[in-house]
Amino acid sequence: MSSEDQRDKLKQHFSKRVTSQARIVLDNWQKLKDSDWADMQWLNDLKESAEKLGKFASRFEMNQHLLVAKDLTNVLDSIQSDETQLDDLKKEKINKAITALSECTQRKSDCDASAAPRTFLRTPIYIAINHKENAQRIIKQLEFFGFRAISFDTSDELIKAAQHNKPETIVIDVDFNGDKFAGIETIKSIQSNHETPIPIIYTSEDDDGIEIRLMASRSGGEEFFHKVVDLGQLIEKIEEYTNASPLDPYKVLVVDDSRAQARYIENVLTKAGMTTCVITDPMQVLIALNDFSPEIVIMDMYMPGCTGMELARVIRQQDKFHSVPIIYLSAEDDINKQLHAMSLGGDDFLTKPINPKHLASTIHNRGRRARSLLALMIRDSLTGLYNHTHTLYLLENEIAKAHQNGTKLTFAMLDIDFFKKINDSYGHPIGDRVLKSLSLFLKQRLRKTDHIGRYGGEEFAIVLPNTSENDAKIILNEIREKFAELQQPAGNSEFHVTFSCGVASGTHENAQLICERADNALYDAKRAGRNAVRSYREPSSQ
Ligand code: GH3
Ligand code: MG
Repeated sequence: MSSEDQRDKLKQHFSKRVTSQARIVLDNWQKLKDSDWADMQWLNDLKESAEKLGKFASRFEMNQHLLVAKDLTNVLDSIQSDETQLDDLKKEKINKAITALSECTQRKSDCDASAAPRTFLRTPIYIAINHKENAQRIIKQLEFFGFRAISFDTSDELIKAAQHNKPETIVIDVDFNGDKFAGIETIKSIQSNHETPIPIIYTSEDDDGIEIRLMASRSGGEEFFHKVVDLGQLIEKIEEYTNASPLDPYKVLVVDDSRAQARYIENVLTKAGMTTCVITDPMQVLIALNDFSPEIVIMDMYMPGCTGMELARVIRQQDKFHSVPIIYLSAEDDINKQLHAMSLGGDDFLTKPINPKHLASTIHNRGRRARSLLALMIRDSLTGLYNHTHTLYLLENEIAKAHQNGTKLTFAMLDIDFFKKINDSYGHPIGDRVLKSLSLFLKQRLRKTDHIGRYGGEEFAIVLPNTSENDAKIILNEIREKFAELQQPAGNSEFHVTFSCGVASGTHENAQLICERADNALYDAKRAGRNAVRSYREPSSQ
């Protein structure tokens, strides 16, 4: 690697620090705004984070960020502790700087290992609970999982806020801020202002009868918790609602020797929100399959050099593409020929000229079905993480990629400390809840490009592409510390859980060797007293 390349790489590496600091600034600004510019603590935090951003940006020569940080620090410096000084003009200046910052910080790829959890500007969750201490407890717990929650004291404030900024969900007491049904009435009024209902989680001190439950359900109530809110369950539900929204786009490979036809299909599918890769030379299909990893393949039946059926056979000969749906596209309307084509490994047949709506919906249905079948094969049912076999497959894949591209790769193994005791003391269902909470925690805090698997009972494995051993240790240590702070609810009491972790990196080794090394490192961490992250090279402390 030339020294210039090396310098570029270093710069790229350090720029991550600047962008993650920028996200902290954006988050603090959001919190200040949520407090209606009234909470001086957030103002202070914003100021401190902007100063730090300035320092990093100047050190790593990121001029755009530096300019914004200077602007922000200047306005914030001019505001002393007296909050009346935060007039509209200053707010406008702050907002302007924030807009500029958010523009130069937008995530181009999701490769930023050191980024804060993906919370930035996520729509908030509103908490309307009479018992203020409980509301704060819920907020704190939600923040651990990367959600932004805001508590309200009165129905009027809640209604106003929901109109201004539609929340992801509302957690509300049925009798919030009034008599028996006051909370439900408030929700009815909020829902009437929105076209699509907000999912509501109701809480109640008593085990209310069918009448209240019906009212709650009719007003958009998805859940009804009575007595103590089980925080674990609550977070699981919220995660469900928030995940329910955008799906990752389906990835479709289009193989057609006619450029015009291929472009037409590409256009229709892109408009329908899918990601496409087009090849017009059928001989490139294997390369495209490996590079693009499509979830569906659409191919023309007759192409120069080979037919779609022959190509499908070659694709099917490889285990890893065995279940990718293949859809033929052709002017062929002879049913016998179509059936023959399908018997050779195709899944569906679309006849040209094809109606765009029909094309998009066929691909969509195929994609959904392929994903759910694949999930059964590769995911663990309790946590939704990848299972053991698939994690190893992903590790092998990433080793090959890292080797080819000259990038770093780290593999980590995590094991919950004294998990048996947790099961023995609180019961198996609570143990399961701990497993789910760790899996959720990892998903929230790692990058989309990392692969998280459940390796065995209470053991997890993570493949971190483009990550050095040292960076992985920093990230995992941060996760370890935060996870240990998390309160694990068990009925009326709470407990804390820690994990130990071993990391190993390398791109010349095979998957098995890296696993063994990470496992060795994990047992070093266990022997050294648990609640620690160790890397393979570190000598055992004993
Ligand atoms: P260490 O700190 O040394 O890792 O101790 P530990 O207690 O965590 O480890 P040990 O291997 O002694 O016990 C693991 C326990 O995990 C035993 C098993 O019953 C429990 N377990 C495994 N899979 C599950 C599961 O899916 N759900 C629950 N609740 N428990 C599980
Ligand atoms: Mg254990």
